[in-house]
Amino acid sequence: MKKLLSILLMLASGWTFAANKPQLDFTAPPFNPNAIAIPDDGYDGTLASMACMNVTGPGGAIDNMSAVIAVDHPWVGDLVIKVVAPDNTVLTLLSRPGFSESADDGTDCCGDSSDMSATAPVNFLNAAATSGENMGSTITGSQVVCTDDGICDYAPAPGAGPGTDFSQFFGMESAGTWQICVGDSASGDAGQIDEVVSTLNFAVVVAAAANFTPPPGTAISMDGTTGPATGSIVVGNDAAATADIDSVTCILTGPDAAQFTMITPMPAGPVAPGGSVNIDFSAAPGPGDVFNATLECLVVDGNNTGIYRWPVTAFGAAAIIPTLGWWALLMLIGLMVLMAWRGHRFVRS
Ligand SMILES: [Ca+2]
Ligand SMILES: [Ca+2]
Ligand SMILES: [Ca+2]
Repeated sequence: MKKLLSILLMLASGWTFAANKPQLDFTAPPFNPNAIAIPDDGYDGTLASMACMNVTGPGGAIDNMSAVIAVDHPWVGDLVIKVVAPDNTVLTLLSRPGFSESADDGTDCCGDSSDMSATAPVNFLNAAATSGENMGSTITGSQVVCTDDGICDYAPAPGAGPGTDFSQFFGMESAGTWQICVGDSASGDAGQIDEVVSTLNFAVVVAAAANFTPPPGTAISMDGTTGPATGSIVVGNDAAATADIDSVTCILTGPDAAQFTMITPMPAGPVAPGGSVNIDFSAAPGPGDVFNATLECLVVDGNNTGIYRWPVTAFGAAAIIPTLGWWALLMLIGLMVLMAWRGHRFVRS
């Protein structure tokens, strides 16, 4: 079809041709300040030959995923669309629909001649009824995918490109920089990708995630000046978590550990999402006592099982220790008592 169109155009205008497509970009997309140009006929199978934009993953294990792609292009059969994960694994969403490419290298031509418009973004999702390879197959070369055929959802169709479908990313950590890349495999029709509209949608699983008050490492001071000293931390589970913190097990270690008593029964937990558990402990320092220990908690959850520590100090009232002045006063009193006694003896004798 494209070949026929090319020949007709050549006969009509005398334009020069390479391969099977006219060299003139006669349907240049409208100017879009949010768009990046897709190098016309630049695609050679590499990511470097594509127009790529970044999408930041939200964090959490991927449970499901889809893509929204907004492209202005007058010949969808030129296009290759890929999603690149932070670990550089690639899913090919679309590979030159309507053209049976023998290799993922951008050679030969031509696929479906339908247009794409950034004002009619298409969605890629595993559950879509229509394969991406059939994009534009029911409309003419001057009609627009999604707008004119009403088909806006497509299943990934890697063709000769790498990948299978979005399930290849399920279970992968979503955090990091993802890329959406679009390549153009044939000369004569150029396009651009709208960076604002195009995006990846992530459904993520957030396992249990502990938070602490005060944060680990914060010194905990226990005032025992008027009675037993008590200390406390709070271990919480993030509200967005999808699993319980399994257990929290705390001990007091260090040279004065024997002076402290754990009040909260161990192990504590489980802690449901959005919930928390207080870890309470006590000591009974006497006047002048300063007890030092380390609170050490083993937290077991789906995200960050680990040991967390807080330095702890329990102090009692000030010690009753006579100062030099007190000693001098005591000696003076003693001397006076002695002199009085001797004076008494003198009077008696
Ligand atoms: Ca194809
Ligand atoms: Ca077209
Ligand atoms: Ca092209």
